[in-house]
Amino acid sequence: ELPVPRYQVRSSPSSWGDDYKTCLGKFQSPIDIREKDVTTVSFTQLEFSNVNNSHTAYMTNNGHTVMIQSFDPNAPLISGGPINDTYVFQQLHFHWGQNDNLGSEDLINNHSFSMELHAVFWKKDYGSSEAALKHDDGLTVLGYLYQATDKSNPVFDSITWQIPDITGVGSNITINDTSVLSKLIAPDLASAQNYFTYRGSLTTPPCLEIVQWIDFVQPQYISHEQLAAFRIIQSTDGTNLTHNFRPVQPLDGRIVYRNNV
Ligand code: GRE
Ligand code: ZN
Repeated sequence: ELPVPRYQVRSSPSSWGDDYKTCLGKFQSPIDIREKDVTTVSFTQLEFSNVNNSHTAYMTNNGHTVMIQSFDPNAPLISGGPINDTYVFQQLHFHWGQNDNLGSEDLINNHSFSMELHAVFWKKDYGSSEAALKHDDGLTVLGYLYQATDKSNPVFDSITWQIPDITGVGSNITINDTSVLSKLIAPDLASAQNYFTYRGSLTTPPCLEIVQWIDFVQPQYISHEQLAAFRIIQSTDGTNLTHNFRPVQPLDGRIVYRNNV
């Protein structure tokens, strides 16, 4: 299990550094990606495998986000692009805001999107997700930005109607759509090679600086109503989890790359 984030007043992102010195480090996420400052590079093809198999997926309220997991031995895998090895899917989760004008963690040209999906993968050579946390190339996270619109996204049909069943912290359900993982992790292969990539961290304590971020340029969409469903879950302090994004962190000289497509 990865460490869990905290958003209560007593532990807002600005005080995470009191307990977790790594949160004050120089390779923190999220960041503002300024397109005029990115360096274009030709990476090899980013490859997905086991994505289109059917996967039984479970959805949990862990008190900090809505998390979707699969315990399938044939978990989705990624390789290629900016990563040299094979990484194994562990979980995906969402970050959102108090209203539709904010909620994403990474920004593009200082623009916030309404939601961000993080699909977390650990390096297979390290044997387990726990062991991978001890290595600076332990994780790769795919980031998808979502813009709120009037149109509902069918991908969320199997998700949002069941969020009322997981409002309590620790509750979980089985998702009644075995292709939900593939639809969320690889929504559109046509634009899967169009991404920004940079070295960063978990966006929650302990903010470990072990992540190769791959942020897709093409935003996805979600309706206002679908997004509102996420804001009803309870957080660990008993209040509604209305927002759970970390503000942007200094780039501190890091280079953000864009794949040349
Ligand atoms: C998070 O808690 O938000 C998180 C992880 C792992 C990787 C990235 C990330 O748990 O943002
Ligand atoms: Zn996240």
